[in-house]
Amino acid sequence: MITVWGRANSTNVIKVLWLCEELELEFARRDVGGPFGGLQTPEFLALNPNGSIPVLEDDGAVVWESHSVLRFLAQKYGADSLYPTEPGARSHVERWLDWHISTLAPVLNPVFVALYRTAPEARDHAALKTLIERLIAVMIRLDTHLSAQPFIAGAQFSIADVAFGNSVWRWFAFPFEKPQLPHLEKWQAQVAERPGHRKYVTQPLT
Ligand SMILES: N[C@@H](CCC(=O)N[C@@H](CS)C(=O)NCC(=O)O)C(=O)O
Repeated sequence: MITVWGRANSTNVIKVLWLCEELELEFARRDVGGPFGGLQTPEFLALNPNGSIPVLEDDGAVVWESHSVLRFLAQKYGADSLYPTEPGARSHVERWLDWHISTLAPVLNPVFVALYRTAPEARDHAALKTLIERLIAVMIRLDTHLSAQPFIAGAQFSIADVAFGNSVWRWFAFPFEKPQLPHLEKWQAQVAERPGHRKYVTQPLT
């Protein structure tokens, strides 16, 4: 039995839910985090000492860190194309999973928090402007990358695309002026056709 711990509007939980749909896995989901709380209980901290979501439980295995969960599920249940075993092809998936965590999330998440989790009167507009400029520079880099190939890690849809789905969705939903990023738009239009994207990613930002 698979259990996914985490509220369904968390960007990191959404990755896991979408992959479960890709893999046609049955699972139970436990609402914790955000308004549901529950991340600092002894029960939850025993699963993930970081007190963060998502956490996956599967037949005695406990996995946290969203991209580790993606790798685990893809290795256990996935088709080779979602997480290639050939080292060269796999390295493309790995570097973009890492790039998301190291480069994109640190510039995208603060913009999201400033716009959706901070009262307008409490916003630091100068800081937000700088954050948006940094985010735009990173998104332009991603768009340039996608000018050469249809998917994040190459010619095939993979768990790297799953990792980026909600971040790119948020980017296009953000209410500020953005540069045209045609390759990223094309990528989003392609992945948005997938049932897991429709079911879990396509939701208003809250
Ligand atoms: N790098 C971690 C980040 C985990 C994280 O920060 N999760 C957020 C939700 S997206 C969280 O636990 N927030 C606290 C809450 O929801 O109350 C991962 O990718 O899983």
